[in-house]
Order: sequence, then structure tokens, then C-alpha cells
Amino acid sequence: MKRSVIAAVAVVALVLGAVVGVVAARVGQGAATAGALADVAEARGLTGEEAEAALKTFVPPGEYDEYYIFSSGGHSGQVLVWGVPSMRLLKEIPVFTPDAWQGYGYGTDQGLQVLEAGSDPAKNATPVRWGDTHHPALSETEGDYDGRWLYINDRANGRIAMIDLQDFKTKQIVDIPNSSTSHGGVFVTPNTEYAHISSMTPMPWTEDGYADLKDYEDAYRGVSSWLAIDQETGRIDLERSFQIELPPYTQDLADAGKLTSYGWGFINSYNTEMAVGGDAEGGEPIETGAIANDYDFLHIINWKKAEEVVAEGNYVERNGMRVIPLDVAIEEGILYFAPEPRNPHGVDVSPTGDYIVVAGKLDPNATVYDFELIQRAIENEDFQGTDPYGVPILNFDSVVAGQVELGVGPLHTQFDDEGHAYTSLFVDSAIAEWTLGPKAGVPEGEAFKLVDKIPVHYNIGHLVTAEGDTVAPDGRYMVALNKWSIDRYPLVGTLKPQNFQLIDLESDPLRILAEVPVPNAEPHYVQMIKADKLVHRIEVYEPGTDPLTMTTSEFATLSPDDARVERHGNVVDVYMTAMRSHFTPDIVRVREGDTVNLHITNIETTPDATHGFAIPQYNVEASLDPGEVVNITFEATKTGSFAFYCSEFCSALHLEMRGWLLVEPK
Ligand code: CUK
Ligand code: CUA
Repeated sequence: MKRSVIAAVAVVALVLGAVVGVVAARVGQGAATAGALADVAEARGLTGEEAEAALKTFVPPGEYDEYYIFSSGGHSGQVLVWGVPSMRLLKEIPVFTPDAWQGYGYGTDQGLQVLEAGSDPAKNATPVRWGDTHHPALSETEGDYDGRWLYINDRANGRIAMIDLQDFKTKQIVDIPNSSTSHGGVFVTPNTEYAHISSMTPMPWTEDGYADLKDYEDAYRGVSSWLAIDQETGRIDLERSFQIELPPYTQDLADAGKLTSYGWGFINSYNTEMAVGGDAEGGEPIETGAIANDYDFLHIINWKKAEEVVAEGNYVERNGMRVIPLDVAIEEGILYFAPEPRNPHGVDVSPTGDYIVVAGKLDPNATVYDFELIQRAIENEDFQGTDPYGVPILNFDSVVAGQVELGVGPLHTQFDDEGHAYTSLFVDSAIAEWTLGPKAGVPEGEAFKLVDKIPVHYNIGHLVTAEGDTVAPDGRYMVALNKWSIDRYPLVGTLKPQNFQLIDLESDPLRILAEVPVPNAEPHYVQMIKADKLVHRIEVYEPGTDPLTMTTSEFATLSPDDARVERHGNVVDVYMTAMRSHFTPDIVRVREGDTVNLHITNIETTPDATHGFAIPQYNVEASLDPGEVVNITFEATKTGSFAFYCSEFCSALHLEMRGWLLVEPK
């Protein structure tokens, strides 16, 4: 066995050993002595540091974690919820991809409605039933997480979803008009006025949606979308939303201005060369074409101004969206560029909003822009020229406060509460800790300096610190999200898990406390929120709730006495209840060709008294949480006798919780 494997096993064992002492101490039956703990550590072959790390991250059974991580799931299309410091996986929230366990997308109207409404037939070749989640954005009030909603994008298909943090369910998917993909251009504005999402790969803005790549520069466009949020429900309201047309660069990551820079947004770009590939047609690959320039453009957007311009009616309509054309954005002072060194990836605004940190994949530096300098340069028209589309480019030297050489492949930056920034280094497989400037409280002489560097395993993408992208980071913990995990875990086949590593931000030098495999997804951006901020969580639904609307369902059946079957022509409505351990009615008789509407209410009020509802051969699988109503609609096309059943082991007589769907031939 490799040493790393031994260590991983040993940490778990030590934790089990240590808990004996801790629990004993709690009930007053004695305490683990330092000597006893040392014996365990020695028996496990753990170093003192490893044993200490285990104690720092151990959360006893029945106790809760202090922080939650909301993690993108990459091309699983889902969101993962983790506890910190235990690094336990708490939940997988289905978002863009159906999930049978939670009955999402397998027959229930509510799930199908979300997925269907989220796949625009005018945009997609076929209904899209997966996504590639990259950037979550927790809702904010005054720049701080408020625990209401979570937004997350689909990088593949240019969509965004809203998850309600009352019940951790996906309530809405919006297929963004005029946008075919979206990478990391997701954030909420400081009071969740808007969820922003920008396109990644530009698309043809032509009548029929087609333009040959030789017409790329004229016909293709990027877009910055400002999606208005309903403050009651968290839903996106496209009617109040607007977009800003952008040149056909590859718009990448983005972040909201806050405090000092409130009212502004920042988007990275690369491929300002506008390379389109063609390596098999005598051209060069995108990979080389897109890295020719020394600088790409940081997009600086005045969204408050954009709001006014839209209110004045200075926009065009395009596919149902109000769009500020590029020339209007330039003329009205909505859009400026600042040069940013080669092929940047992350752009992250510091907690006070003063500094905008850009990390260039092909540049060893973090480049720090100062918002005040940006404002001054705009006022003084301190431009070094315009881009081919007429967008003014601010003078690089006038807007940059400092550059810090960090290492190879800097990607993303997070912050703590002491003026430090932490940047992931993909190629170096490390995290660099460095200082911001005086506006973050760092003394002049110590500003913009590399402080520490901690190796991670291996090839880190994103990283997160506790509330590290808010106006008030907590410090405390940092998690490295690593792409590779060679040798870290026992061999489980040729596709290896991803790897999260928990780092203690309170130790000096920085130290890794724990690591966990991520076996079901490839996370990109994640956010870490203090658990006690999730104040809107509910434990059970009010009886008869439709989770999609969070109101009482018109189809609720609150007592088995009200269960019934109503036939109108060849439409059959079945009002059914589920409780331990029976469905009422448990025999449903329909005829071939009928349209069947099942309205099932779980009338339990006990937390966690969940039932399932599965119909074989009809591809139906629902999950009914206590109080929940689900609607299931299908055509009775297949005749026969189908034994529906509760798919959740709910009670001693769970196996008896079943019934018959009889579809009689015509
Ligand atoms: S991204 Cu994947 S490592 Cu989509 Cu924010 Cu950088
Ligand atoms: Cu209800 Cu099993």
C-alpha cells in the first residue's frame, strides 16, 4: 500500500478512536487523555500533524458542520452540497440532468416542466436533458450571502437555473436567448437585483442563426445578460431583464462590483484574436490562433447606467429580449475595456470592491486593477485606443495598481478577512497566498507580495475560502478543487475521482487538513457559506404543497377520504394519497388510449417520511416528501397490469405499499 493510502485510512481510524474519548467526556464518564490519543496516533502510524488534522475536521455523529459548500458538478449537470470541515457529501441537487432518486424528470409534471421550460425548442436541436454546471452564485443582500437562492449556469447550452434554498430544489431553468454557451460569467449583483450570465462562445446574430465562420467578425456576437430577479420568489423575470451586445471575443469569467465598485460588473475575455480554428482546412488550431496577442480585454460594464438606458427605451428587441446594441453601449459609456495579460481565466473582485484581480493562464502574474484608477481613466478619457468595434481601451498603466508574480498557470482567486488573496496555480499544482494593497488594509511596504505557497494534488482548478467572494470573508477554511488524483485513492477503474483538499487558513504555514474524492462530478466553481445563514430552510412542507410554486396545490388531497377517480371522456384524474403504508386508491383502472393524470399527495407530516411512486414499464418514478403533491401525466398506450409501488423504504410494511394500474384494452 502506498503511504498516502495508509494515511487516508489511518485518519479515519483515528477519528473513530478519538470519538470514544470525546463522547465519554461529554457524558461525564471520563476523557481521552493526551497519552491515550498519542497511543492511538502511534498505533495508526500517524504523525502528530496528521492526528491533529483529524481532530480538527472530525464532526461527531449527530453534530453538524459549520459551513456548507455549494459545488458545481460539471457535466453531471447537478449541484453537490458538502459539509465543512467534515467534508461529508450531504446532498446532490438535480438541476439540468434528471435524477431518479429525487423523482426529477421521470414522470412528475413539476420536474418535467422545469426541464422542458428550460430547453427552448427554437434554440435546441432536441430537448436538452443534461448540463455542464460551472459557476454557482448564492443570492446576496448588501454583498453578503443571505441563504435564499442559488443560481447556476449550464456551460454547454447557455442556460441558468434557480435553486430555492428553502427545500434545495430546482425551481426554474432559463434558456438564455441570443446565447448558445456560457462559461463562468455568472454572478449575482450585491442585492440580487440581477443574476448575470455572459456567453462564452459567440454565436451568429443573424436572422436564421447561421453564418459561415469566414463571416465571424461581422456576424458573430457575444452577450452579457442581466436577468432580473423577483425578490419574492427568486425567479428570473425575462421581461424585466436586458442584454448588452458584445464583440465576438470569448467572454469568460465574471464578477460583480461591490461596495466601492457597486453598480459595475467585470468580465474577462480571451481569443480577442477571433481565431475560429480550421486545422483540417489549412488553417491553424484555435489553441494557437487564440494566444497570439499579448493582451486580451477585461470588460468593464456599468450596469446601473445600462438599466437607465433600457428604461429610456434605447434598446432593440431580439428574440424577446431587450438588447443594448454595441454602439449604444459605447456611446452611453456602458462598456470599457482594460488590457489584461494573455488569456486570462479568473476575474475576482476583492471584498471592499476596490481591487479587481485577474489571473492569466499564460502569464505568471496576478494583475490587480484599482477601481478608483479605472474611474479616473474613464473620466479623463485616458485611452490607449479602441478595439476593432470601437470600444475604448483604458491605458493599462493607468489602471493597474500592482502585479504579483505567483507561479505557472494562475486561474482563480479568493480572499480572506485580513487582506490576503489566494490564487490557484493549475500548472504548478499549488495555491499562492499573497497580499492585496492599502485599500484592503495592507501596509504600503507589504502590499502586493507573495506570502506562502502550498502544494496540492494535483492540478487545481478553482479554490474557495469561507465566504471568500463576499464583502465579509471569514478566513478559517479553504478548499482546493483538484482535477487529477493519481495515487490519492485506491484504484477504482480507469476514470479516477476528482479530489477536494481542505486547507487550514489559520495555520502558518498553510496546511492540508483533509481530502475527499469526488466520485460523481467534476466541480468547477464552488461557494462556502456559513450554515447558520441558511435560515430559510424548511423541514417539511405545509400539507398539500406544490414544491414548484411553494403554494397549496389545486390537486392536493389531504385525506384518504377525499381520494377519488374522476373521468371526463378519456381523461382520467386520480386523486391519490400516500401514507405509511398504503396508497389510496391502490387500484387504478383506465382504458387503453386514456390520458391519465395522477395527483398524489403525501399526507405525512413527520419529517423524512418520504414515499416513492414508481410505475414499471411507464418510466415513472416520483419522490414524495411529506406534505408534497406531485402530478404525473401519461398516455395509457400500453395495455396490461402494472404493479406500481413505493420506491422508498418507508416503513415495516413498505413492501406492502403497492397497488395496480390496470390498462384495459379498447
Ligand atoms: S472554470 Cu473550471 S477550473 Cu468553468 Cu470557473 Cu476555472
Ligand atoms: Cu412508502 Cu415505502
